[in-house]
Amino acid sequence: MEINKLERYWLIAVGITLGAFVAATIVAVTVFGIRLPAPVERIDPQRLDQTIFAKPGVRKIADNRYEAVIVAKSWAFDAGPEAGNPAVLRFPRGSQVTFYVTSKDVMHGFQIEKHTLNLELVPGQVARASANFNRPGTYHIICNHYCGAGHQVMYGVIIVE
Ligand SMILES: [Cu+2]
Repeated sequence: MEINKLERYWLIAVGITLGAFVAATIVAVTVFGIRLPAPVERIDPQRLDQTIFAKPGVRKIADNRYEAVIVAKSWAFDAGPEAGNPAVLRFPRGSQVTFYVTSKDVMHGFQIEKHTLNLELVPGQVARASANFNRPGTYHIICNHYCGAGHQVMYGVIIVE
């Protein structure tokens, strides 16, 4: 079968592009350790008071290991009364933090600035992901999913000391 010269070039270009995408995915998984967050469990967003989200907050579970339970709602990240509003979470340098996050109302985003952690918060689903904070600094938690009139004021702060 004869393939037109231009058509062959396009096939090669598409093949190279696809190969680059596959290579980028493999590098992301193996070199940078990027994982797609999977839903941990399903819960009733109307009954968060009967789940771990009844008392949002940060708990120390071991040396340099923390658990942060956070409820996203229009338009704040609720990490408990100690964290305040907007929530400010403080961790010592070198901490590994496992986030458990869900949404109480509509879809929200949970992206940590300068990190690879980026969760989509769907009401009724628990999102879990861990992040290491090795460099001191201030990292904003950003809602990157348009969620209504107060979307632009929906944020939190992580301070690594
Ligand atoms: Cu939002």
